[in-house]
Amino acid sequence: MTRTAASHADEALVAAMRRALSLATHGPAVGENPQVGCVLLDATGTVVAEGWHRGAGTDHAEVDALSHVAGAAGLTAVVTLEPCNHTGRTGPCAQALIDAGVARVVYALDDPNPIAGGGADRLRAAGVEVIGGVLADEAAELLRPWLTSVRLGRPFVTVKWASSLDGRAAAADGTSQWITGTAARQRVHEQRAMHDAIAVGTGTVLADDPTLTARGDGGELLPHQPIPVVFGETAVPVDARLRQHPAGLIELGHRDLGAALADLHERGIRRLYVEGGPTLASAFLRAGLADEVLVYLAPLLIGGPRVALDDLGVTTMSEVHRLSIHRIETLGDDLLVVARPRDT
Ligand code: AOF
Ligand code: ZN
Repeated sequence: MTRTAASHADEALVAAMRRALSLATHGPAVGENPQVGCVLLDATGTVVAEGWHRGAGTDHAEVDALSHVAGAAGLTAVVTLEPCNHTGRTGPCAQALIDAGVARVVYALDDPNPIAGGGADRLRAAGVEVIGGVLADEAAELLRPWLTSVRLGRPFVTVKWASSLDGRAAAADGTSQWITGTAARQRVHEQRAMHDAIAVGTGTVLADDPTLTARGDGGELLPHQPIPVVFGETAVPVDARLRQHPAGLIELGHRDLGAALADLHERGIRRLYVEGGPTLASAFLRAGLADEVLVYLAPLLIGGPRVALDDLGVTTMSEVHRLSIHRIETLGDDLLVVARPRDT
């Protein structure tokens, strides 16, 4: 192939991978399995089939794409994750691609799951050309929560709070409704629906009696309801609204957050949204267990004692928690700041 023809071929593969990444997002962001997309290309680089994974127990993206063609002899499969090599809830995708006669597999990220990995080797051993690492950074960004949960054996933790510009989460009398406007509050509901569970401390349950449901614009329940997890020694009152939550309720007395997260991971929880209040948020941050920090900042000044976080174990500047700003968005009159720990 001439140099120009090769770079055209590369461009077609990158474009196909972008499409596969976009298809991946049609799948659920919650649950135990990653979001994966796949497109099948013919020899001219034309997309002949598309597929994506719809969650644990359903066809993987490659099998979904293959189900839309009569035969795949000579085709290229472009998939966002290395095809799996194991029989879990479904069969191995590497073998399905081999059996269908696929000539080439292009993927973005190696599968870090020790049970499922090794698909690239199996494909190569069967004579299939394999290219890995195409748009790997984009795929890693999409799968960041899942990759974190596989690597660390605990849920990916998002810590969220809303505060005034001067970092206050309530007025001196404890009132906090509403610091942010409707656009920011709507975003919080969307965020809830992208997590498996929502964590709050018993202090928040007793003070606010929250419902912790994920609701749409009109107050209707969104299709996915994350399960509420209450941290603390005090039992949730029998008449608390949380007891009516459609997804049930988990009460955790753990003082050790690491053990609590391992327990939640055991129950299949891969993404945890830590919503309140200052004590619980600070505990996760102090323990280095926050993978993403979402701060909703309202253009208010409140002053006084009700700060958004309490003790982070910082007594001097050399101990401060340094984050990097990943993204900033304007939501109505408010700002959403998305920050991440420096080392991840
Ligand atoms: C793929 N394509 O679309 C997905 C993959 O329990 P199972 O059988 O659904 O297997 C889940 C594991 O398979 C999951 O942890 C991950 O390693 C891989 N997911 N692999 O080839 C897909 N969703
Ligand atoms: Zn698979």
